Amino acid sequence: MFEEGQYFAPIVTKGDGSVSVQLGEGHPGLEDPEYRERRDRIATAAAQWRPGDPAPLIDYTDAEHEVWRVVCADLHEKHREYACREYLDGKEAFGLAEDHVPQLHELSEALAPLTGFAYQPAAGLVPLRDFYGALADKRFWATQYVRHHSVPLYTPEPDVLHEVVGHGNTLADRRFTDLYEAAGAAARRVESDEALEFVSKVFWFTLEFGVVHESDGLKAYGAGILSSPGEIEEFRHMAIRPLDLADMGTTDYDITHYQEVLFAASSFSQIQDVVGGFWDTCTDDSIAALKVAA
Ligand code: NLE
Ligand code: FE2
Repeated sequence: MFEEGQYFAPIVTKGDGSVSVQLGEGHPGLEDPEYRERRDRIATAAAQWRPGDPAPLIDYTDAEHEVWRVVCADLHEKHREYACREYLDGKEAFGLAEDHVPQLHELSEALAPLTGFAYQPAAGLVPLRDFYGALADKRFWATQYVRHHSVPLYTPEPDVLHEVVGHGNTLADRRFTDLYEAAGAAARRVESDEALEFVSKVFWFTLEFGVVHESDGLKAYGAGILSSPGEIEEFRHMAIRPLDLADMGTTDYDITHYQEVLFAASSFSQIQDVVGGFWDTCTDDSIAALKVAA
């Protein structure tokens, strides 16, 4: 996903409707003209997309397909070892190709009978309220570019691998999509920016970076861990706190490296009860009360 407050490269829309992606200092693709041209082309296609259209077809290059293969091959065994059961069920149902970058529009067609979710292309920053609000309509804003080939194991930027391998496998399972939809409804219900920020932090520490205890150890269910072959090997060594709404909603995080603080649920049903229940019912007032308690 691509949301406010997270790492994102700003975009500039030119007079002819084309988009230029402003990669920042230190970005691995900054000195790679070919990569920058790809980023601009893919962002331009998203900027020209209109609601109701299928996501644009991207002519992925051999080099981009190769990055997809490298990451999927690396994650293949790691998911078996470190991903939670519900994610593995979604992955099996979704049946994602591991040998080429899939097109978002095909994935939306595959998700339709499973959960009804569909992808829509993001050129760049999607404001928080739009990003989450769309989830209430089973719409998931997603980027389509591929991370730079020099950093296959981890990128702070949400790329198509994150959107599809991380989120897509969860968008294929109703136990997850109920949570996404509840987060979307919460984002539409709350009025203040403070309450929206709290909702988004709970999202960050759960659907993006959540972990859950299973009988054979701690497993990941957050898309940000599940799309990173590097971070997925490290999350068990981070500071693991118990699932706590007030703590999650008020803890700051740094998006540019592996998450050092993670919140562990005792079971998937605790996530459904506590986090899903929170998003189902939260209001500006109930969130203000949680912040006082934090
Ligand atoms: N760090 C993740 C990855 O490398 O796939 C992306 C996280 C986006 C929030
Ligand atoms: Fe994400």
